[in-house]
Amino acid sequence: MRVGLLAVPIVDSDDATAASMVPIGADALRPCPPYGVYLLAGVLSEAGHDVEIIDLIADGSGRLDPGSTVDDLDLLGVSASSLSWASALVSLAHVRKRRPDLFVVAGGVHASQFDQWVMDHSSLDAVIRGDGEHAMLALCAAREAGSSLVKVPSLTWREGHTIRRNALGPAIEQPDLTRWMPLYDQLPERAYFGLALETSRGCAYSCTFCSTPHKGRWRGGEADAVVDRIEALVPVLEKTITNSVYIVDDEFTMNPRRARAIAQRLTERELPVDLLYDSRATDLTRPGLVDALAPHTRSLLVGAECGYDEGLLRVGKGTTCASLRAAAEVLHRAGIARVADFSFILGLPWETPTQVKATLDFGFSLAAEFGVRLLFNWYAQIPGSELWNEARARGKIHESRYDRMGVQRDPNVFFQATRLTPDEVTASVAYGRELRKELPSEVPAPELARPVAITRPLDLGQPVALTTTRPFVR
Ligand code: B12
Ligand code: SF4
Repeated sequence: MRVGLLAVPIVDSDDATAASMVPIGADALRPCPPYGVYLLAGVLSEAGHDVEIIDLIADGSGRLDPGSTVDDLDLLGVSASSLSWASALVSLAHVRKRRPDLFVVAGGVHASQFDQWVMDHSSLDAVIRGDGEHAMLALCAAREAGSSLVKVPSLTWREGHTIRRNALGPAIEQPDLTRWMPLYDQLPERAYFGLALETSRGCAYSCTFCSTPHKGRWRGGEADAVVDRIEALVPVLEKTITNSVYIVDDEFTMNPRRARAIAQRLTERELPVDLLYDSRATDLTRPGLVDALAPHTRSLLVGAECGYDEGLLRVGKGTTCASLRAAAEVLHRAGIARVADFSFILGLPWETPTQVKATLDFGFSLAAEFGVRLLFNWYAQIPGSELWNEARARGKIHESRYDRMGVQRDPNVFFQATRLTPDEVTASVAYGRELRKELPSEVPAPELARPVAITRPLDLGQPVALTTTRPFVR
């Protein structure tokens, strides 16, 4: 059957008109393709389906209308995160104008968490919750055969006016992780900085701020099979801007022995590939890991989060200021501190200006001593995390907010999540900028700015484009 898979960018505009929407955040930069979509395309294509990838992130225009690409489809799958959910609803409205009859299923982190809500408030026919590989194959097979959807795992769907929730299918296991290749045949030329590749799924930790959907359960592809996959991507690299592969794992080095083995195989095979990956500080201090990875590292992100031990304990990552320091030192010794982004969060729900100051002081001390790059991000509450769930339980946020655009610029969303006042935020940034002046010139410039909810706040008096939170009526 002919299946379309749609990826949408997060867009925003100052006047909230559809005509002036532009991609924002990571979708403005386009570090790598939306892996879930390209992977599912590979899965379906291998099963004999004719797949059309409709990647609206790739052209960087902010366009949300898939146009005639949906005309000859038998089924459309839509993928979105919480922040791109409002865009997905706009795209869906465009699709419905051309194809009111088309079976549309949504998947990805947002629809998986709020399946009931999104079914009640959109014209979707179904949602697949969690891992999509087996469920999407089963859905396509059932639709092709014209059989009932009762047996499709993980499916939330409409039967007449009732919404049914089939039981969750089994999660993807280790061998599945290296079974299907993403379908990069349809990847547009030079649309992304690098390719995306998953080598493991999930995370053994469960940090309170983090919205990853696979907490407490980590599976990693076997090292040789992973390197075979990286090697298979080499001919496709010329389609990218930087010849690099973005490892989309939550934490690439979660199993340091496996990560070291992958790095050693890359060296043995002399593969012309640079990697970008996320890493936990404690893992980086394991013997030999950073030295093995250094020749293959284009950049890495260390989720440092806080600069004081009590905060790190509340975050729950199993790190301390001492382990963050040790990681920075190891990276410095291996000569890759300059490409190591130490990412800190400011304004976590419990934080006062004193704790924000502690994080700034600590971060700048690491940069001064070891030359790591600093990224300071203001805490943004995003669905899926323990902190988001707590805030929702207290009535501070609700999934309906993600049906409308401008979440990041919304002062209500920002200031419901932090106890800092606008003046305290501004003073903290001013303090950090003073510290920045004292850094030696060879240290990469730290990223520290006021949040967009203060510098370019959403004007709540304006209508927000094209979405509705009214229940959908067929
Ligand atoms: C790599 C990555 C990125 C990359 C690539 C993004 C991408 N679109 O692939 C970049 C750096 C660009 C990125 C950007 C952002 N990201 Co990001 N990212 C990830 C990360 C680490 C891995 C995603 C991934 O590729 N996983 C592997 C694939 C196979 O899994 P998957 O995409 O979930 O797809 C599976 C299922 O969800 C399902 N599925 C997915 N789509 C569909 C569609 C259909 C029809 C079906 C049936 C099934 C289905 O099937 C797939 C196979 O099982 C996740 C963490 C995580 N583990 O999910 C965070 C994560 C998804 N990102 C997050 C965030 C917040 C962002 C940004 C907002 C950051 C920013 N400030 O700009 C942007 C948003 C971009 C966007 N358009 O949504 C949050 C999202 C939370 C939420 N509730 O939405 C996560 C969970 C991180 C976290 N720890 O909190 N991200
Ligand atoms: S922040 Fe990193 S270590 Fe913590 S739960 Fe998320 S992916 Fe795992």
